Amino acid sequence: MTSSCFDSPHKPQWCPGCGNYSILLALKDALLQSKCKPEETVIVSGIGCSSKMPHFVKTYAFESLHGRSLPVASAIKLANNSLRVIAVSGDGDGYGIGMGHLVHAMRRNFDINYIVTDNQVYGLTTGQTSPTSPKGFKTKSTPFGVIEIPVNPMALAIASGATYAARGFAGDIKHLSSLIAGGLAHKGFSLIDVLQPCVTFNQLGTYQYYQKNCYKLEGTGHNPQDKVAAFTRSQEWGEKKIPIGLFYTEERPTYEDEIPHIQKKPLVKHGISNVNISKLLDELE
Ligand SMILES: Cc1ncc(C[n+]2csc(CCOP(=O)(O)OP(=O)(O)O)c2C)c(N)n1
Ligand SMILES: [Mg+2]
Repeated sequence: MTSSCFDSPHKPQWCPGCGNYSILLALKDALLQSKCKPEETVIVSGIGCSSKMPHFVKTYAFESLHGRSLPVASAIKLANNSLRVIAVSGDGDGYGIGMGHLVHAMRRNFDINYIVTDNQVYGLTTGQTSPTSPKGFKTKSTPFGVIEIPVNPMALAIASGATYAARGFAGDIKHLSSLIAGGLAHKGFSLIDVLQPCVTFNQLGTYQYYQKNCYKLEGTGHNPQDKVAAFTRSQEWGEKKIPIGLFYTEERPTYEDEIPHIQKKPLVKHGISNVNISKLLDELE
């Protein structure tokens, strides 16, 4: 079997050179490595260039609203906890409009794998500032440069209770797919933030910039079970100082584990599908 068994009939139309192509390859490779079955997997997204991802993978799919991939993914997990649920968002989707959902999903520890394709910009809407745009970055919406400091996804994940926090780079597909596969093997919420060059709207976070400045945590002696060390690494950024790899992981019961009714079988198998809700719908009209 090869990762092409996850090919859908649709072909992406991202800009030539977009980091999303590598992220898509890494995701399919991780699905293959993790022996995921298309019929037992669902990929949910929000809105953005990156949120087109579910169209191109042969699994169940749900392209939701901007910033709402996680509420939909959480609901799917609660309705059928036998499914493997993956969510994909852009940095605007996940760390901007969807930020509140992210913090709560992390502290609840749903067994969801969340991939954020972090190009530091709103790509689909043609290049406005996003929550991860670096200070000083000139964009359409900040022609004199961004004046705030960016969101730090790894620090946020560690502080909010994510049980798997990793950062990958779209220019290193093998390493990225191993991080995604690690998230799939992990029981609990995994955030995989992916440094993703946007070749059209981001002239700072380029392939060359990340190639020059990223280093891998593996082989440095970093212990991903050490929360304080993970937080310290999350503060690093800059020349030759951008860590990629697994920052932090811990074992903790998932939100679903705490719900007695779904321990023996998923909610969808409880035989309540024939309940007539027309009266309730009438009341809501
Ligand atoms: C409620 C709502 N607000 C705003 C938009 C417009 N909008 C669509 S995508 C997007 C941002 C996309 O940026 P990001 O999430 O970083 O994804 P990218 O395109 O960079 O992959 C915005 C603001 C929308 N579709 N819905
Ligand atoms: Mg973006």
